[in-house]
Amino acid sequence: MIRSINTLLVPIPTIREHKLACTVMREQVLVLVHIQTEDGYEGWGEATTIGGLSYAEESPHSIKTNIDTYFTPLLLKEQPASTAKAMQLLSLHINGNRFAKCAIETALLDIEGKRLNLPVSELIGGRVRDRIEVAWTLASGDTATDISEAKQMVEQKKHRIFKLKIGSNPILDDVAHVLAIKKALPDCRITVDVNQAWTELDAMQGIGLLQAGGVDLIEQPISMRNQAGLKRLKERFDVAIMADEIVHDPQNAFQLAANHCADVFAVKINQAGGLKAACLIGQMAHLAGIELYGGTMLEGPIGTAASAHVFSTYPSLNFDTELFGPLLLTDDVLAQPLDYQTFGLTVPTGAGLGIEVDKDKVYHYAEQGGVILPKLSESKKYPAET
Ligand code: MUC
Ligand code: MG
Repeated sequence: MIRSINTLLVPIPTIREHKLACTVMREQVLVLVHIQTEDGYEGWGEATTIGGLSYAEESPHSIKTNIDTYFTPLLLKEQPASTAKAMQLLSLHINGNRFAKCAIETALLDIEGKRLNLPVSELIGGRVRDRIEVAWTLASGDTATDISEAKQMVEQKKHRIFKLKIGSNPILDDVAHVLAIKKALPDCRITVDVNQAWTELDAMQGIGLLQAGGVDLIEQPISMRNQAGLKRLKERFDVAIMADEIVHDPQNAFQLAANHCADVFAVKINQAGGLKAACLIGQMAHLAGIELYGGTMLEGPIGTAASAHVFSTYPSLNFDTELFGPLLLTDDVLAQPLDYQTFGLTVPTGAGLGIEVDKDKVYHYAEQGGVILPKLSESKKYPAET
């Protein structure tokens, strides 16, 4: 039985400004969900957005409000007996709100894994890999800063795949920026994410130049509303075209896969509406011959661990992942940070998500964000901590 569901807004500053075509981030607001059961289990989930409402149609505040107002009363009243039943209940009664659904499912799977003494990856299909390679996103807004940041990452064996955020400058300036970085890092995989900023005509010019310069992957060059245009670009160019914002839920991923609108899908657990939905998208893409890339909504460590469990189950992950979210933050909310080493991340092996949340840290940042909530340990419904 579910005893309580608490949500917290936890803002953590980023290590530098992170510039995308749609926003500039100076902090990331983690929406943390903490669920406790009557028999003493607790689970954590997380949802994040990028720049409030600039990236998608949910914001940290809408996620928290909708969970508190609609999800929690429904789950407490109906007391679904399993995560699968809880998600079925939510899909019957709550439209949309995929990010909120993802946070709830993550916390429930964390509990289910702890109860069964199994990692979440084993509950959602079974892992086929224990380590995943992690790309880093260069988005300082300055070419020289990006090059020195990347060189440092390579030297420290942290990352050797780099994604560049472009789309906010004139096309030729952006192309010059990318090609300067490609030239400075000839042995690294260089990809670009336009975050929908180009028109289809812009894209024809930009992708042509980037392809000629040896760029390896072009992510969401045009509006997510222009599905036919994405397919035209995919067919026109040899360089791999990746669908990101346009990949929503399994239903829409099915249409995209059936129509072969992209060479690669970036899958994000929040965008998908949860972990099992993200697994389903991965399986569908694989069956349709579309390559997979493990995407991030710049989640903190809880959402990143959940994503790693999902991507560990993918039959193939040829374009690797970008699960670097926790490394972009100035602080962690785990007792033991995730294990990033030699260009990759080890998928946690413990029960549930396989992580331990540092509640003091969570409350420290939640309070700095002006959120007044009872401390979990003081909450009336919280069982005495041992
Ligand atoms: C996106 O569009 O891929 C991923 C990395 C990053 O810097 O932003 C995200 C969102
Ligand atoms: Mg993207």
